[in-house]
Amino acid sequence: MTAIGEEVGRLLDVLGVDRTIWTDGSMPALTPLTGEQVGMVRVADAADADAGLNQAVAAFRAWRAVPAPRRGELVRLFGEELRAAKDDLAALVTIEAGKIPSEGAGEVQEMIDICDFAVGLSRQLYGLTIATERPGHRMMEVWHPLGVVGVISAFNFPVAVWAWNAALALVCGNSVVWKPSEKTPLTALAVQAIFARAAARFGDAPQGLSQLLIGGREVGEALVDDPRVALVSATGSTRMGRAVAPRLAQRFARAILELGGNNGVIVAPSADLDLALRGVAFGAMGTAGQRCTTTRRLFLHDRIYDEFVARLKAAYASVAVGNPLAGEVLVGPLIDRAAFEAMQEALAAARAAGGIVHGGERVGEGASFYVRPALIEMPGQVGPVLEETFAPILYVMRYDDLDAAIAQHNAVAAGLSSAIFTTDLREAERFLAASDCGIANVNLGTSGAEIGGAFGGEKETGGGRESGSDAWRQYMRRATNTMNYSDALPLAQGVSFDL
Ligand code: UN1
Repeated sequence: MTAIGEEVGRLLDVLGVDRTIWTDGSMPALTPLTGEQVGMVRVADAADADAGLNQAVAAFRAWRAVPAPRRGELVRLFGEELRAAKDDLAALVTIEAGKIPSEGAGEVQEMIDICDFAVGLSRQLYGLTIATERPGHRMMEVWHPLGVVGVISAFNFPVAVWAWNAALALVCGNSVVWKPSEKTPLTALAVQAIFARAAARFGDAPQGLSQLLIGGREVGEALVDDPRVALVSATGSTRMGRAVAPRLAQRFARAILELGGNNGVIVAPSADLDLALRGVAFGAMGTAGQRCTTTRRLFLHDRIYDEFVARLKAAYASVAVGNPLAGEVLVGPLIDRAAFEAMQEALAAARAAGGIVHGGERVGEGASFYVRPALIEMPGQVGPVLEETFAPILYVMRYDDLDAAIAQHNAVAAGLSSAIFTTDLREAERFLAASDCGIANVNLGTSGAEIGGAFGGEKETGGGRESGSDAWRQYMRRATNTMNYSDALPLAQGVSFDL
């Protein structure tokens, strides 16, 4: 056993994961830090999925009858357990997803934050009371639990995105079945163990309220196609969403889709360039460019282009890349070889399209894939700039007219996150009014959204919204109830039907 393998074992023991689940299986668990195998995880087969869904349906039937504030108590306890486990779970996120420690900790903090939000929400699942046109009547909306919620999550936020869904789904009275990325099964197992502790403290949570189905595509398809699953919340590529959406629509299931992003930043001539530099650097290089909110396109006004590119180049040349367990770094590894190859293809395509590439080289060798982030000066928005490559590549372009820059900004398929750096109020408001993304910011970057807002994007990003604001409504069904407390039966729209 290597040092990192031993550390994984120690963390999983501390977090309370049964060794047989992650040592005796058939699916290797890898760490991108070194590329080595750190576990052999059991996968769910069709019979496991079937039994799990039956249990999830039974759990839902029991859970829906529990008052929402009491359901919130379970999520409150889960938040407490997460606080206690924060350091260990964050360390496991670093090992399994390759995040630097502060981002690993941030990811677990995001879980804690959504738990807090959901606890408050458990007393605020409000419906409207609506004026009726009929005397002696009352009309109201009541929100009911939905059923079994399927969550399909991606490697890059291996635990937080599940928590966004699960914390809301649970206070709303649903059961949750989770298919994590095949690249990150260990953090998912750890989260289930943490949840089990909260459920034990809670006392009478139904069996199977929160379940894990580890496996590949077939497990995801089982959730997507099964009529027992009322809602599927899926995070991943636009390609995945294109496969999933019609299948859900076919059976009229609900979908929350969180797909690709191709996020742009505009830096205007009036911008505070120190701020812009930090915002762009974190947005583009943070998480090694593997967030769906990563900044991928940068539009620089002619007047600041040379200065800003020079400063960016210096930042790109000096940023520390490497194994986050081996020293202070800001950029960890890509998730795997396929990610590295996709990045190299994008760099070649950018060169072919006339781009000037700074950085992008591989650092080190072997089974892990570290790269220097790439800054590419592009003659225009062509070729790979139009696509999302899940790697630290920032395409830089010039503009002289803000409206033209905003038009370019919007001229891509995805519509997740966007930002402008400016101190000109008119420019800021023009941008906010025109950006076609689900997230639009002024004087901060595209990534690192907090949980209080609704998170998600338009166009090929899929249109879903998760976490804060009123995203909870998607995890419930609305009934319009009209109550007649008079002794007459007036018909709406003045219709008469006298027997
Ligand atoms: C994702 O990359 O899938 O806004 C989610 C952010 C994070 C979530 C990203 N809070 O960057």
